[in-house]
Amino acid sequence: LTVCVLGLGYIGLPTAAVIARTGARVLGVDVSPQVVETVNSGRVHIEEVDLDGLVSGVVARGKLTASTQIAPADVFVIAVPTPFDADHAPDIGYVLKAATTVATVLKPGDTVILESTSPVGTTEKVRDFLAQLRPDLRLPGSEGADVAIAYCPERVLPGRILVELIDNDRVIGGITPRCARKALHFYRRFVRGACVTTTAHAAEMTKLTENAFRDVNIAFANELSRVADTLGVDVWEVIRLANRHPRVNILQPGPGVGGHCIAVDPWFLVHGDPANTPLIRTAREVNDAKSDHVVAQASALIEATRGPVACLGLAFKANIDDFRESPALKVAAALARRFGDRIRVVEPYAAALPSAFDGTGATLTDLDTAIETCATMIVLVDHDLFRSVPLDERAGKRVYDTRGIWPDQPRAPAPAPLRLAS
Ligand code: SAJ
Repeated sequence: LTVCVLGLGYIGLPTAAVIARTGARVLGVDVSPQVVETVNSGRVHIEEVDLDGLVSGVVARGKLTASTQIAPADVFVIAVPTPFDADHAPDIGYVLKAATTVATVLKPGDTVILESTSPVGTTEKVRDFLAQLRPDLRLPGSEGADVAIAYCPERVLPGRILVELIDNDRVIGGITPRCARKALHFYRRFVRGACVTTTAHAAEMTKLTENAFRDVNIAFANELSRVADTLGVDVWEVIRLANRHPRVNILQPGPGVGGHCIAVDPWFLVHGDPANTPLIRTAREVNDAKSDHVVAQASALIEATRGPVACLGLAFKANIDDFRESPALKVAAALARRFGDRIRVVEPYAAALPSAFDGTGATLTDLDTAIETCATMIVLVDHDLFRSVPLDERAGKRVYDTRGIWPDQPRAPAPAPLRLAS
C-alpha cells in the first residue's frame, strides 16, 4: 500500500508516521521546503510526545519520505488547515488546493480522505472540484464510480496524539456507502478504536459538534466563575461540590479558550446556520470575553501593588509548548503592554518571549527566580510545574489563580456581604 499525506502539521505528520509504522510506504507532502527537509532528516518540527522517535525510525527504515511534490498513491489523506476569515466564515482554500494537487496524480481505484475540520458539505465540494479537474475519472455519485472519497475527522488531543490516533474511535463518512467502506478498510490498518461509518455530511457535522460541545461547556464554567467572583464564592469549590451530583460534570474555568480547534470550529456551525445557533455563538463570545475579564482583574490587582509581577504560563493549555491562539499569551502580553518591565513571564516551554512582547520591557524568567522576587503572581496555565509549588513558597503572596491550581492559597479578603432583598 502506498499512502500520500498532504500537510505535515500537528495531525498530518503523526498520522503519516503511524501509517508508515504499519509497513505502508508513506509520502508526506508539504508546501514548506524546511518541513520537508526536517522530516527527511528524521527530525520533527513540532513537539509531540514520542513523535521524534517514531519519525526517525520510519524515516530510517525508508517507510516515510517527505516532498514538496506529490506522487501517485493508493490512498490520499488531506490534513491541511481550515482557518476562518475576519467574519468567522470558514476558508477551505487549503483543502481545495490540496485537492488540485491530488487531481494531478489521481487514478481509478484510489481513495481520497479529508481529515481537516471542515464545514458541512466540504467533502462533496472536493468531489465536485475533482470532477471538474478530472472529467476522465468516474467519481462517487456517478455510475460505476472508480474513486472513493470520504471524510474522517481527526479527534486527537495535543499531548496525547500518538495514543489517541490509535485508540480513539473514528467516524468515517463516505460520499457513498461504498466510499465509507473503502476508507474503513484503510483506517483498520492502524486504529484500535471502533471505526463507525456514516455519510460525509454527518461526519463533518460530528467533528464540529464535538468541539462546540466542549466550547459550550467551558463557557458555562467561565460564566460561573464570573458569577462566583461577583458573589464572593470560590468557584472551584462550587464546581467540585456540584460535580458530586451523579449527572453533573462541569469543566474548568480559565483565562479563555485557546488552541486551533475549539475556538474555531463552533464558528463553522454558526456560519452554517446563523439563525439557529444563538447558544453556540454566545458560548464563543463568553469564552473570548473571559480573557478580557482576566486582563481587567489582573490589572486591578497589579495597580494596587508595587514591584515585579509573575505571569505563570503562555501555552494554550497545560504541559504543552504550543503558544498559538493562547489566551494565556494574550493576557500576559496585554499586561506587559500596560505594566512593562514589572511583568516577569515564567514559561518552562519557551526559550524566549514571543514577538507579542517585543518592546514591552517584560522579561522571561524561571520559576525559582519568580518565586524569590515577585510578591504578586498571576496563574495563567496549569502546567504541572506550577501546580507543584507548595503553599509555603506562596505564603504571603498576592495570587490571582485563573486555573484553580492552588486551592489551598489563602484568598484575598472576601467582599462585603451581599445585602439580600428583604
Ligand atoms: N479548557 C478550559 N477548561 C477546560 C478544558 C479546556 O479552559 O475544562 C481550555 C484549555 O485550556 C485550552 C482550550 O480550552 O485553552 C482547549 O483545550 P482542550 O484540551 O479542550 O482541547 P484541544 O484544543 O487541545 O483539542 C480539542 C479536542 N476536542 C475535544 O476534546 C472535544 C481534541 O479531541 C480535538 O481533536 C481537537 O480539539 C481538534 O483538533 O479539533
